[in-house]
Amino acid sequence: MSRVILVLNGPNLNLLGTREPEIYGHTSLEDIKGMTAARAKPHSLDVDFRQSNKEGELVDWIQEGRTKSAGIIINAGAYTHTSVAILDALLACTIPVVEVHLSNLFKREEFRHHSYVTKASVGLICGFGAQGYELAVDAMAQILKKAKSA
Ligand code: CA2
Repeated sequence: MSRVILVLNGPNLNLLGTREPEIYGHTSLEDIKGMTAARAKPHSLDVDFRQSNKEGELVDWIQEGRTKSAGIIINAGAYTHTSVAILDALLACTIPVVEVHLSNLFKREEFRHHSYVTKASVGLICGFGAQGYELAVDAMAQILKKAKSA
């Protein structure tokens, strides 16, 4: 079985740490990549960390992850609230999906309160900034451990 967690990041998340620190914090996406890899290591998991501004590319990567990864952690950015294509790709996966967001969606504008991704996810972590990715790795490790022993 694969020990790789695919961590996908959607549009504009490449800008992290450069603007809007009051909402998204000061940590760059490159820093978050390092944090997730470090958190995965003691669980004997590896991280394949990617970012794209293109919906179709994210769909392609989810399809690739279906067969090559143990699980998917996804922050789909603004596509969270709009993309039936990403939802359909995630629903086609039999591997677990954990949704993560830096900001607390429910404290923000009404249009951010709905997530298509949630419908395909085991659970959602939001509002803890960059630390949310570490929490998502821990959650994924637990899910995979449970599935192995079941
Ligand atoms: O809180 C999150 O993680 C979001 O997924 C971030 C998305 C937003 O559309 C979602 O509603 C919630 C936006 C990412 C944009 O990130 C930027 C970072 C720095 C500067 C500008 C944008």
